[in-house]
Amino acid sequence: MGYRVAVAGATGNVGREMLNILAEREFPADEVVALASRKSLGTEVSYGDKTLKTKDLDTFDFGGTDIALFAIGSGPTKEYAPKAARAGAVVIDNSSLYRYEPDIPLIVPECNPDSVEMFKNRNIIANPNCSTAQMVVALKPLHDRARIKRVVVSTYQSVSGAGKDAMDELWTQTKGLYVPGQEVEPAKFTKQIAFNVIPHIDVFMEDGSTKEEWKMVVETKKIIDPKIRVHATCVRVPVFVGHSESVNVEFEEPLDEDEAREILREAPGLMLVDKREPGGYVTPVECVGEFATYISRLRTDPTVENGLSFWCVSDNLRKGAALNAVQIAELVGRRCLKKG
Ligand code: 11C
Repeated sequence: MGYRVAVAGATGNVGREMLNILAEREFPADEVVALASRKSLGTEVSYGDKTLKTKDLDTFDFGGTDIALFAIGSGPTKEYAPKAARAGAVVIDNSSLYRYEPDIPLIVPECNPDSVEMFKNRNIIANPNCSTAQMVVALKPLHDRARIKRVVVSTYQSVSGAGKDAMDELWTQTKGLYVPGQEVEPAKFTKQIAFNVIPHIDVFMEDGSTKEEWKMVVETKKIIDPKIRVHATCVRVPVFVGHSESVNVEFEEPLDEDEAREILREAPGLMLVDKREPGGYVTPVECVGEFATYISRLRTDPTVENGLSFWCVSDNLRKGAALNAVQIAELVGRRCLKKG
């Protein structure tokens, strides 16, 4: 017997990818229910070669649901996730609502699978922010070998992280720049995103950092090791899908670039593409629809003791959100529910 799975937020960027990935990875589901808010009710979404009609999240009875994948943002999650968890579904939540609560596990299966058992506290598991997820997959195997002291990361984040309206804004604003009278003013973004970059994602914090930057600090500590110090600058770029990161790492112990290369080549979830020639690296358009996180431009940083730098690219809607959530579902199924 397989699982009964519900996907809440099935018409959004991440919800649609959750359905695609459940089908692509042949998740052992007997039934998959697509849930949406009342305004998207009846919208049809794809699940493999099937089409599902969305049902009303507000009235849905989660009784009998084994796993509920949530991609509806923190506000509605606060209302519906406890309801689903109380009804017995294991909630895997993509919002930031529960990530920082000490009794809720924040899981990247390649990094901290053993923490998943903690879901029993509240029947809820948190999925990390997309920019954190791809970075920690690369950091974890390096940390296991040489203990990371400090990370300095700059991100180049695609507009799909900000939702479908943000993608539309990039598209219409780019077209509008060529057509007099059809210019599109910034709405989802604070400034023009077409042919521009914006060093601001999420709200500002008191110390001058943004919440997106804060998330990378706090989530890396929770997932890998609280001793790791992280300094992040998060930037929005005019790319539709795929987040890129320039990552600089300082280790406690010596780790030469050849050994780091071997470690990353072997590590789960990663693909090393690093040819040191024109085009011998991965860019965001090449990672769209892929499961892997790609590492390129690995090199020694000679300005610090035990320093390395690399370039890291992944599909933010997949490893950064839907894929990681489905991997958590697979993990929880394998270890704790044992159906399918
Ligand atoms: C972005 N990283 O690219 C954000 C989207 O905390 O789950 C995901 C926000 C989050 O805008």
